[in-house]
Amino acid sequence: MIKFRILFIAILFQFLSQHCEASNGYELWLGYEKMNNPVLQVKYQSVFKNIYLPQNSNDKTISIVQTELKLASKRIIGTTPQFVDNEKNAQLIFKIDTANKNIGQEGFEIISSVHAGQKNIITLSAKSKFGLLYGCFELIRAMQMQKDPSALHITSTPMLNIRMLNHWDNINRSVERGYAGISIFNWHTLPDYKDKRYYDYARANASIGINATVVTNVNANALFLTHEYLLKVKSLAEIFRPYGIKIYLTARFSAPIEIGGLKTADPLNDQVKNWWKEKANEIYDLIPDFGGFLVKANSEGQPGPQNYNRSHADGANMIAEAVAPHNGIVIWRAFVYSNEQPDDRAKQAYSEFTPYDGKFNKNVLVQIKNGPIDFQPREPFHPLFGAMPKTPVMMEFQITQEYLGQATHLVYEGPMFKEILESKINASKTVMDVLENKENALSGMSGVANIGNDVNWCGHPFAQANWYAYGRLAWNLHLSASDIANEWIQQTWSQEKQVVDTIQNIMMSSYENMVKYMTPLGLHHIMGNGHHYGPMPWGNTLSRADWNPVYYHRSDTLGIGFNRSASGSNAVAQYDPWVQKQWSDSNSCDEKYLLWFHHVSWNHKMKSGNNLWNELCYEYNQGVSGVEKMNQQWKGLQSKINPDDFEPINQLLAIQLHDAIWWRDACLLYFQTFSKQPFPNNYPKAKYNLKYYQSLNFPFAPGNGK
Ligand code: BDP
Repeated sequence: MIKFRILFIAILFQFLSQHCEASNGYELWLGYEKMNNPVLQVKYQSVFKNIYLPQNSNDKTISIVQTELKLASKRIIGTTPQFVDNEKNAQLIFKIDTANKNIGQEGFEIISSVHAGQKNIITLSAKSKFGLLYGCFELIRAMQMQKDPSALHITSTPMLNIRMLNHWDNINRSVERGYAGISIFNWHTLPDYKDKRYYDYARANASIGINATVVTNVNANALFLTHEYLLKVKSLAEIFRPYGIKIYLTARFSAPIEIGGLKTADPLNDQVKNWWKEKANEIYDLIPDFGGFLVKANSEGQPGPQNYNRSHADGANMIAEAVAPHNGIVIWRAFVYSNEQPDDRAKQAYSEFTPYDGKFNKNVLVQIKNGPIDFQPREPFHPLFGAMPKTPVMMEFQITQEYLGQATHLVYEGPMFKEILESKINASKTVMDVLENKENALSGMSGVANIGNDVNWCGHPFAQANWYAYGRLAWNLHLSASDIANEWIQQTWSQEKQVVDTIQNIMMSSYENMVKYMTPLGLHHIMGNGHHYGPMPWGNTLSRADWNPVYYHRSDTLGIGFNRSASGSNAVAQYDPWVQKQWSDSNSCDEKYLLWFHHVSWNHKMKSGNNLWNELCYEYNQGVSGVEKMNQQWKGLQSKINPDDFEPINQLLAIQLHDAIWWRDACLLYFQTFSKQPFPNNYPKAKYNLKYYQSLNFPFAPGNGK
């Protein structure tokens, strides 16, 4: 009997050791798994034997570097390094070198050299302590990516200065468009309770180079600017500072009225100007490195300068003047549209902002969403990129998957970010070039965070990859989506080739699959009203025309699509003529944007030879097949992944497949009422009729509350 037991335990042990260890996801990509390459392990052990750090025992950033090196060494290569006070005795040397011409202020250089006695020495130099911190994480990443320490030569400087997360978090901890629990920022227990999570959040951000965070919703609450709340913000700022992260707040334009007791918030009124100046002084007294304000004004009902017949420039400059003496900045959002204007919503930001190019103060950046509507599965790049050459502009991506299946669907956003960044705004420049803004110190990218207090931070275990990819790209716009996926997988899941390749494959196909089962061929904004989950192309009940799906797809018996060509809204004219040429003719337009720019007949001939209706059916079905494949690929990893990690994703992928079929069937049954054409031969038959899909209702869908 005992023998059997021992045998059983031995088999169980063997079985468990074949799986990666279970993780609840809290450690993100920083779990630092043991290295499984004995040769490299020995090499790294010798490098991590004696480490020299700049001698300033009180500096918090240097002590973070030290803690990180200890942890990585212990977990990855199983040794504990000595920290020595003479660089001559060290094999790993961190040093500040302000004269290093190869790097910028936040950059670092890692150089490996072989010294007498065949000793491998690694020198990591930076101009600032934050450069050392970023370099430290890069070195640890190199270990996990199994790079040979004797061949390391990495020179790296971030391409953008402001690499920012935007939290749409409210004072009551609800998160607008958040799908991973409630806000991590607990305003009730701040400033005194310093949750460990704040430190872990800062550490994760630093590991990917994020250096700025806006902790409050763009639909702003003026209470955050009261002294009581500023003390809470100060407490967070102190935690984030050693990690190189500056804190920003959203500014409610009407705050002078709401909390200042003034009768107006008119940006040209002296009392108002003075109120903002005093508020800025108060903030900087508490938080000397406060980053500045992010402002959503005159958009979706938010107050702004236009309430007083003033311009965006008047509003932005007034606040910019208040923070300028403290080196603060104002980030003014270009996401504006108003129902009163009968014109195409896609055109409004461009029309409102281009007249003010060159009229903003020097410390103002205009933040532009990636596309002209609103974080749709696929949009062409926003026409404002390149259209305001005298104004520093910033990219706004949405990491949280408001329109992308939320935290239920596995969608890796790397390819989407890259598609936009690499888009050409004219014959010679890309969106990336515009962002990089070499002539000006102000450049940046912001990502609407997908972070909440779920144990694994992001809801879907794969949504962490979107936070990771966003940060890595904000640092280096040239990284490829597949390389970033590869890094993330190796740090999060496994280093075993079959696992890495399969997961990478799933991730890399996921974006295109999602576009196909939701909004193929340039369709957009046809998701459920309000909560934006699931299909509702028939939606037509909201008070504003441009909140309703029918506004966007414009299906009728003649065809489908929004005519934004010269014969329609002519939104295409907002692009450079070089770009216009590619999109303005429905016969030559890139088909991924066809229905974005054109209303075409159901019989329109596509490049494949199909008519549009059949092509639409084909695309939707391809999206479904893609998700079927993702399911199969994941199931193929069952023996390699710990059941506790395997099963949740298995279940989520099953929901994703169900939803992809739902999207396909609901949309096509609805569009068929206009096309009046049969489904192609052998096409899968919908399980339910259109009425059924139209009856579905989701009053408690997440992320929609205030
Ligand atoms: C939309 C969201 C809304 C945000 C708005 C914004 O649905 O909740 O407030 O964007 O960016 O995507 O201001």
